[in-house]
Amino acid sequence: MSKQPEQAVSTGAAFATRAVHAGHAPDPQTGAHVQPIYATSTFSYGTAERGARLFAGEESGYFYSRLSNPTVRAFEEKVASLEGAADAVAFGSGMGAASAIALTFLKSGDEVAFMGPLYGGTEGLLRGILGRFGVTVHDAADLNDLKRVVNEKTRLVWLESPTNPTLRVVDLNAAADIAHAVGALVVVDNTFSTPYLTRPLELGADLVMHSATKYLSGHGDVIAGVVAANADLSAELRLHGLRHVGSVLGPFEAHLLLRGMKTLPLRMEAHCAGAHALAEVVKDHPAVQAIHYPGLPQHPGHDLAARQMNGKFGGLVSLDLGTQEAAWRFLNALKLFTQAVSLGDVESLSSHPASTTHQLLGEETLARQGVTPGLVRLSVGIEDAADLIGDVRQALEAGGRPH
Ligand code: 4LM
Repeated sequence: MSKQPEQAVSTGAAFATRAVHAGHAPDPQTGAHVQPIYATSTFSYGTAERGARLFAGEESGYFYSRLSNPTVRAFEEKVASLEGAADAVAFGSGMGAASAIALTFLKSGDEVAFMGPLYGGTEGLLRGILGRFGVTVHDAADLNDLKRVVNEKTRLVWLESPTNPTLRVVDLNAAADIAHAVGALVVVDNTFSTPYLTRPLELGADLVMHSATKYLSGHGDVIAGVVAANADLSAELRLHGLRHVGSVLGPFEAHLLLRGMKTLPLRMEAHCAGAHALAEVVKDHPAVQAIHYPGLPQHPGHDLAARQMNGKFGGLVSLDLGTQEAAWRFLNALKLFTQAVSLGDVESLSSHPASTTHQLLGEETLARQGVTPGLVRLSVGIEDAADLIGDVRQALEAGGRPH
């Protein structure tokens, strides 16, 4: 799909410059400074001959918004620029992106390996649906286990880092080497890190996906997904995963994403600083049995995260308060952290993964993956850190006392 207006920014520009400018330039016809919202399902191709050429892929241009739309295209180009990818394909949700990857690149007899936990919906797709189509799925405990389960039938190795919700840091470079040794493609769900912290393609990944609902949008007002990859994989994904499956992003959502992504570096700095400050303060609280934050030196993935996440550690902090009762009392006592699933919003959010986002995995899998009944996930927003720390402190005090 060709970009109509000339690019506003060179690939050599710094990340913050590309976050603002990549994907769109003033509209050549009107001079509109912001990428217009092209609210149109279809595009006139003028002549039958041109229509045939467009459908045959002999000429590039817009002809139907399920395949491409200028507002959506600007979002795709911005993501591709930030991930250092040749191209990107937008989807109607993160799960739309994940299922498009599965439907595009897997066939019966193939195998998939992943290092859990992954987001509960992704594990639901891999464990619950792919088996029905003759795909075998392996859940690897660590890199050694990954090496053990991959074989010549492994087509995809699916990774998240840090993991949702346990914030385990996965060595993407090492995992990619293991996958590539058997000819598998590496999918990295980069939702938690964002390209501001980690660019998985530079570490060997083949496909980088996002729930763009989260940090890319940043404002909790859109559901969206995207996959960045090289030109060939993107073209395959666009043809099969988008055109023939149809989880399409709308132009209004693309507009919100374009607006949100301009401030991605600023927001990520604030999320990381707030989460780090919170983790430092609450780590020694007597009600906290375990804390998962890669920024703390005692976190097993701290050194790796320092290398792999651009010296920052993300905006999520998970606390283990021992029991579901203590976790729920704590959540019910929070005032600033809204109790809601999702993450990466400028507003702080809190959740209990074992009974919400990850519930369908079942007790045995949750226990094995460390998604304990006492675990709470905090998505630290960009509010004043002292206010957030105060809120968590008072909820920890209240959480200690059943009422
Ligand atoms: C949540 N997460 O955790 P859509 N990949 C990751 C995710 O965290 C999510 C998705 C994909 C949560 C939603 C309720 C790492 C979602 C799926 O929700 O389909 O955009 O993304 O709270």
